[in-house]
This record gives sequence, C-alpha cells and structure tokens, in this order.
Amino acid sequence: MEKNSKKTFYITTPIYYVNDVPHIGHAYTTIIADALARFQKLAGKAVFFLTGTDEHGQKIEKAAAEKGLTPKALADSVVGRARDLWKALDISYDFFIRTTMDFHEKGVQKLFQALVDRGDIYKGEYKGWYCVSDENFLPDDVPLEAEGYKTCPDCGKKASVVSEETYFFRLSAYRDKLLDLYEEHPEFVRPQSRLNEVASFVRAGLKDLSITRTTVKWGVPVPGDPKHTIYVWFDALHNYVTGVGYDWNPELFQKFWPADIHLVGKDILRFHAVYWPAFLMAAGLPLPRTVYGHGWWLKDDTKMSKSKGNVLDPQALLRVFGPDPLRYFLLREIPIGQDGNFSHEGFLHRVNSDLANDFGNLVQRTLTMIGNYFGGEITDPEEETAEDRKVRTDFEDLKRRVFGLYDACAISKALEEIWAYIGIVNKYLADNQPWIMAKDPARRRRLARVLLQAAAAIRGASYLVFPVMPGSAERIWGFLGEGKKPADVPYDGLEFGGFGSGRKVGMPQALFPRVALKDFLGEETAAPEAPPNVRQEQKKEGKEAMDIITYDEFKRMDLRVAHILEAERIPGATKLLKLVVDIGAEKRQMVAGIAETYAPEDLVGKKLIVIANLKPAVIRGVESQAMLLAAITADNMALIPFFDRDVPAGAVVK
Ligand code: ME8
Repeated sequence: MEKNSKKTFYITTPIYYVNDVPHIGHAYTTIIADALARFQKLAGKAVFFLTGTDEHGQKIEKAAAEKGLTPKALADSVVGRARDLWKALDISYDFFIRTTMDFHEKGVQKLFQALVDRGDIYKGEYKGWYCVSDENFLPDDVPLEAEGYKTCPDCGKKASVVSEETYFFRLSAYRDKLLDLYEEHPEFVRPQSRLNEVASFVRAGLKDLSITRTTVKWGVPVPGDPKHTIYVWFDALHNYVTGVGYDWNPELFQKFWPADIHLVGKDILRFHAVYWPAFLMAAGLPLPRTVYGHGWWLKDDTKMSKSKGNVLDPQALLRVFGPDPLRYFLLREIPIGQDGNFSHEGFLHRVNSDLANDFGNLVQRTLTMIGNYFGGEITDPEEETAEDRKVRTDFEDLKRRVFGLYDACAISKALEEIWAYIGIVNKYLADNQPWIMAKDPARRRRLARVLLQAAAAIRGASYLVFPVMPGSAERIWGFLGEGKKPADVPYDGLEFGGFGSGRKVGMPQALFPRVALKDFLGEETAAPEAPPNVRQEQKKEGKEAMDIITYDEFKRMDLRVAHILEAERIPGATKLLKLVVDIGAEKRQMVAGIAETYAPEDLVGKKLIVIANLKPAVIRGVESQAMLLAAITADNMALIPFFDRDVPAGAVVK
C-alpha cells in the first residue's frame, strides 16, 4: 500500500445517484473533500480530487420511468444541476466522472473480465431479496413481515424478491485477507469505531456476492454475455480507478493511485471497506490508504435523505449567504465522524456570531482604523512589546497546530483553534483601545504597532481558514493589499511578519452578512410549514400564544444575588467564561456564554442575579452549578443586569 505519499494526494467523494439533485448531505461530503484537497495543495502536494455521478441501475431506471424520461436524459439534467451546485459552493474538483462515460464502462468490463479469468467470478443462480432504494441485497437473517415481504434494514423500504441467473463474485474467499488488512492497517477504516463495526461484520462470515442482473437493462453489459448487466455497485466502485486514468491514462493512474482518502457517509461504508478492497485484491491492484466514514446530517432527528423527503436545498442558503458561511457551518459544527442536526437557527447563530461578530468585525474595525488613522498605510511602528510579541508567537503555535489538525482531517477542531485566536486578537484590540490612542499624537507609533499586529494576525488567520472559506480568505487578502492569493503561498512559506509596514491597505467591504432568522425565513416563503426550531422562534417573538406559568411555578425558582469572585476564559471556547460566585451561604462555579460581551477582569467584584436551584450541567467539561440572567440583543450580545446600589451576596430576588 505504500506509495510516494509525500508528494501526491488523491481524494474522492462517493459518486452520487442521479435520481435527484444533491442536497445538504451530499454537499457536506463534497465540502469536506474540497477543504482537505485545498489544504493538501497548500502543503505542497500534487492533488487529484474526484467527484461525479452514479448513473446506472434499477433505482435510476425507475426514477426516470416515473418522470417519463430516458435514464440518460434524467442523468444529463441532474448532472447539469449538480455541477452548478458544486460551482456555487466553490468546489475545486479535478475531474467529474459519470459512470455512463465510455472509458469508465470499458474499464469496468475489463476489470470484470480480469476477475472471471482469475476464477473469482463464476455463474450461478441467485434467489433472495433486493432493495432498489439502496441497490443492495438483503442479508438472509432479515425476518419476513406478517404480510409476506421483507423490509430493508438500512432504509426501511419494502424489498422485492429476485430469482435469476447471475454471476457471483467469490467474496467468501476474501474474509481472512480482509481481516488481515484491518489488523495490519487499522487506518484503512476511520474513525476507529467504524473499523470495529466493519471487522465484526466480516468476521461473522461473508457470502459470495451477486454482481450481475438479467432484469435490469440500464447498466454496463457483461462482456461476452450481454443479457446480464453488471451490478450497479460493482460498476460504481470502480469509478475510483477509471476516474484517475485506469486503462486510458497510465501516467495519471500511476501518479495518483492508490487513493489516500475515500470519503463516504457511514451509510455506504460497508461497500467501500469490504467489497471494494476485495475487488481490488482480486484484480491485483493496490488498496486505498483510508476509507473515512463520516456522520449524517439529520433533520428533526432523522437522516436527511431524498427518499424520506426531508432534505434541505443548499441553493436557498447560497442565494442569501454565498458559499463560505455554509461551508464554515457544516465543517465547524461537527467533527467528521459524528452526526449533526441541521437547524436554520443553529446555522444563523454560527454565521452571526462566529463570522459576522468575531471575524468580520475584527477585519472591518482594523482595516477601517488603518484607513482613517494612516490613510491605509502603516508606517514607523514602535518596537514589539511582550504583549505584541505574544500575538505573533500565539499565531506561530496556532499555525503548527492547525496544519496538524487539517492533516488529520480534524477540520472542526482546526476551526475552533482559529476562532480562539481570533478571540485573542479581539481582546488585544479591546485592551489596547487604539481608538483612544488615536486621539494622542504622542502615541502614534504605538498605535501603528497595534494596528500592524492586528492586520498581520488577520492575514494569518485568513490563510488558515482558506481551505474552508477560500473566497473570503482571498477577499481579505485583497483588502490587505496582498499581491498573492492564499493558494499561491505554500504553508511553510507563511510568516506572521509577511505583513510588514508600508503596505497599502484598502477599505473593507462587508464580508459576512448578519441575517436575522425572521428575515431569512422571509426568503423561504415557499416552505409549507416552518420547521419546529423556527416555530419555537416565532413563539419567542410572540406570534403564538405565550406560555403562561402560575406564581407557584415561578416561586420554585431560587433567584439570588451572586458576587463574582473569579472569572476566566475556558480554553478553546470563544464564547464561554467560567465564574466562581458567592451566593451567600456557599460558593458556586458556573459557565456562562458571555465571553463576547465581557472580559473576565471586568466582571470580578460585580454582583448579578443567578438561578441557584437549576440542575447542574457539564458544559465543555466544566460543571456549571448556577445560571445567570442576561438580556440577549439582536446581534447576540449578552447584557447582564447589574444593581444600581450595593446588595449583599445571597439576597433573595423575587
Ligand atoms: O450512495 N448526511 O449515492 P447517494 C451526510 N451512488 N451525508 C449524506 C447525507 C446526510 N443526510 N445524505 C447523503 C450512493 N449523504 C452511491 C454511492 S460510491 C461508489 C456510490 C452523502 O446519492 C454521503 O456521502 O445515495 C453518502 O454516503 C452519499 O451522500 C450517498 O449518496
């Protein structure tokens, strides 16, 4: 499996079925692959990024018939819309493969024949149950329903009986070889938990796999026996080799195969981690390094899927926000192996808070000040103080960590680290108050240093977010008067000092729109009914009857005056502060989402109101034993009501 891994990087997405246009779930896989591909390019590798469409099989045959189209016409129209979507999402794939492409069909036939020649494919009779929606044969142990049919254990749809002559692939012969593979190369399946699932499936024993159909016309014909078509999964999996030149571009194939990462949803991990390596072993081809099974985006707690009809169309979000907020949200919200629940509220919160408030504001403020105070050109800055140097050294540390995290596919963690640094730079500005310095001509050189440091930090942070938000990073580099684009700077050439004095900086234009939920929903008037999270929001706004509680219910709350004794940031959490408060009889520790509104040192000594009898909760690993009261403004600032005269800690509030 070893190859010149230092110089090349080959990444794939699944090829998507063309029964319908891609939704947010498909966009998710494709965006992850794009971010990893862009990062590996920065790391100096020659990258090949493949995506495409899976166009054969019964599912497509059926979908086309329902629409009154030929399968090819359906495929053509969906492919056009898929390509438009990838363009709108700034996806930088190198090749878009369609399984109806001539060289692919020929490659599949050649590989099929090679397996026949080696004795790994033989003719027989298949009797069993088949799920068209998943294009999958049901395992024997799926029970018969009382009504006499079987239900697909994966998608819950009704399966149908298949009884026909077929060619089998001798999968059973590969059980031990596959187990050896998982043992010797545990990185073959990631995350680790999924490797265990796959290995126990294989350990339980493998049956030979039916890989041709006589009842499906829309498929690649079996060489020499064209009344059979090749099973759609045998056909589709081989896109990963035909798409990179197998049998038509030996140089390309030699350069990039085997793949470094096949990125797939966990729904199709078994096809990729069991069948695919077995096919490759049979063909004598090198095996891919890693099959990475990511989690699902859920809507209302069920998997978003075309067949369930609960999909979200990314175009509605793209029209309002452009690609980067969606790319950021999907990659930041969940680590790659986990499931996530998509809500508009969650999306807007991230966009307004992380992008508009934290990052966008920092860029806006800094560049505006450089424009107003220096005519866009910082000159003659004072020497770095220890505080200024820390902004630099923190960046150098951050850079190393973030590169390591991207390389390990931990994109969400990388973004979390970058945002913690953005928090540090925001605090640096808040502490130094350049807008006050600007009033004092004697402090002009100090002012120049502070703004120079902030601009260099912004340049560096933009570079680090480039794989995730390429368009925004480029725009920010443009505002900063940078001649190069982030993509032109290899990551070992990125220096904090790359932004020096004497650079002509332009005035920024709005970077990330701040959008309120109700304004956004106005965009989506076509939606028949607002999703539950939105209904909740409407309720908050008084559009539905208010929830009335009795005085007795209110009295159950133990509201107290609390005196803040200690306050500190929680490492890695940009919004949270840990407070220790005195509530009269005892001390309590609490976690509060107020870090964007208050600096810890401004809080110590103040008194506020807390709910003292709320069930404790663990937030970011810290137990929170009380909750404070605060007003939330439209742009998500949390304002604490303080007292206008002194009150003792522990006083009852009612
Ligand atoms: O399975 N959350 O195609 P497909 C996250 N043609 N990812 C999701 C998702 C969700 N809710 N829904 C879909 C096929 N995906 C085959 C693949 S490959 C040789 C053949 C993503 O159109 C995820 O990557 O059903 C999943 O594996 C893929 O779309 C399935 O796409």
